[in-house]
Order: sequence, then structure tokens, then C-alpha cells
Amino acid sequence: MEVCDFDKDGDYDIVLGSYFHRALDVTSIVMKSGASLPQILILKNTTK
Ligand SMILES: [Ca+2]
Repeated sequence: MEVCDFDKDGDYDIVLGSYFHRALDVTSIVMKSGASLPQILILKNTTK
């Protein structure tokens, strides 16, 4: 997790990264769901 002004608008945003202890966990989830998993999630602060 990182808190920074990602979009340079003067407000702090939150950047979350994904972490799996075992690579097999990722493979198992992707195989079951057929979906890809995000590597990062950016929560932009839109308050004024
Ligand atoms: Ca910002």
C-alpha cells in the first residue's frame, strides 16, 4: 500500500498491490474463475 498524489491533483490517493504467498495460489484462482487478477488497484481521491 502506498499513499501518494498519483494523479497530481493535490489530493492523496491510495495505491494497493496484490500479494500471494505462493504462485500456485494465483494459478489456482485464475484456473477456477477464468479471470485475470489485477496487480494494482488505485483508489483516486475525488473529494474537493
Ligand atoms: Ca490525487
